Parts: sequence; structure tokens; C-alpha cells
Amino acid sequence: MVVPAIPLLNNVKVAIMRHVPVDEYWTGLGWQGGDYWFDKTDNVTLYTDTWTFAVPSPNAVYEDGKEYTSRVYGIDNAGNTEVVITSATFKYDTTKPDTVITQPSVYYFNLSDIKGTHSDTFSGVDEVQVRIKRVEDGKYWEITGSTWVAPSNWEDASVWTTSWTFSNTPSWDTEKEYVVNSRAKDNATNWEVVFPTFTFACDNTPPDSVLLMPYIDVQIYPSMNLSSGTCSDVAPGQVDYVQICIRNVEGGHPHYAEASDEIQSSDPLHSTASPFMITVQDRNDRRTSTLL
Ligand SMILES: [Ca+2]
Ligand SMILES: [Ca+2]
Repeated sequence: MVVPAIPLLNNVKVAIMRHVPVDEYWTGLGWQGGDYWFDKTDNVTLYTDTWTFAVPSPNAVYEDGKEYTSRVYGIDNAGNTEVVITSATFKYDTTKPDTVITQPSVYYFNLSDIKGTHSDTFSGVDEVQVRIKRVEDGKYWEITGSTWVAPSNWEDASVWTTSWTFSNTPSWDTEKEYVVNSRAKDNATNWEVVFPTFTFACDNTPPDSVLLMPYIDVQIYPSMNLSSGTCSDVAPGQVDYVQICIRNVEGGHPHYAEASDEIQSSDPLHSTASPFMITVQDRNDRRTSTLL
């Protein structure tokens, strides 16, 4: 014959309090100023040495961002009541956390760390993750195998007070596009769902330029009101700007001008030795200079 386990306690009393606007107890129907205790006659179930409490109408109890206290005490089979009431105060948080990607902040980049900020209302950020996708094949960066995998893969970032950093980045292939996402989990285990996305291209290849006017093999001109040439950068890299230096080899100082500007110089441009330097820079600050 199986003897049913007898609870060690005769009864357990449980209460839920809220503190705003004032201390009140949940009755199952509403809040009241005086004590209200649930027990084995309603929502408390006793087992041998444990108990459970089914919160009545829980959706009506909890409000986002509010603080609550659970209180409990036991009564033994001899009728003795626990003197010290056990209580636990907790916050209810259903507001999702938020992250922002601050680095990279421009389309073209060449860097080792991805960085950002985080915030959360009520419980605070517990964890931040980063996901890096290689656009070329749609695969995701995985630290463990130091490889790219097909299934979506998130990796942990280091979390600071209001910021996060991710240093376990892959070796970026030049002229390739990547997409980075970040997301946070708060201390109430709410995950950020609408997370930020940033697309960037790693560009380690300097751009190129060709000077057409003055042309290198024609070194004597009657006048030189306009200089021109071509510039290029391997896609998806782009030329940021072109710079031209005109040097008077007879002792003058170099003159610089943006390519979009009209170059005006009082210096004669009929030198026979390297009077021009042309510099072109792409949007990742990679630069090529050619002395003509
Ligand atoms: Ca939250
Ligand atoms: Ca480039």
C-alpha cells in the first residue's frame, strides 16, 4: 500500500503587494489597503516540503515598470506560525532593451572593433550580441570555428555600463560588403526585437588616378587654365576626392587644390621636371600619390 506523502506544514500563507501609489494587497479581484493572504483553501498547493501559488488574474496584477513584493509564512501541524515572514521584492519589466551601432558609422571602413551603446528601461541590459553577415554568400561569422556558417549566428559582445564592444571580428576581405546587427537582452530576459542594421564595405585597396592634362609626354604648353584627368576605385570602394599639387621647380612652394576647384597659379607651368603631383583618396582614406 502506498502511503500518500503528508505535507510537513499545515498551511502556507502567501500575499502579493504593490507599492505605488501606496502599499496595497492583491485580492484576486483588485487591490486593497489591508492585508490579504491566500492559502491552501484557495490558490496555494502544498506538497511534502514545497508549495506553489497560482497567482489569480496575473495579467491584472502586473504593470510594466512597477515594483512588487511577495510575502509568505508557514503554519506547522502543531499550529505554530512562522514568526519571520519571508519576502521578495521584484520589478516587472516587459519593455525591450535597445542597442545602437556607433562603429562602423560610415559605409567604408577598415577597423578591428565593432562598437555601440545600449539602454534599457527598468531592469537594465544583461547581454549584447552581434551578428555579422557576409553579403557575398549570405553566411554568418562564427567565432568558435573561426568560419562562416549558413544558419543565422549571434555572438556575445563585451557589455559595459552604457556601451558594448565586439573584438572577435573576422578578417575582412577587401571590396566585400558586410551587414552587422546588434541586439540586447535585459535582466527580465526581454530580447530586443527591432534591432539595428549597418551595412559597410571593407576597402583596403588604394584608388587610382591618371593625369591627362597636362599630359606627361607633352611638357610645353602655351597656357594652362585647366588640368584634368581620371580617377577610379575598385567597387564597392569609391573615390572620395582628388588632390593636385602644382610645384614650381624653380623654387616656389607647392599649391594644392581640390580637383573640383579651378586651379589658379601664377607660377609658369612649363617646367621640364616633375611639376605635378596628383593624389587620389578613396572613402576609406586609402591614398595614392603619383609624381609626374
Ligand atoms: Ca526592460
Ligand atoms: Ca579603395
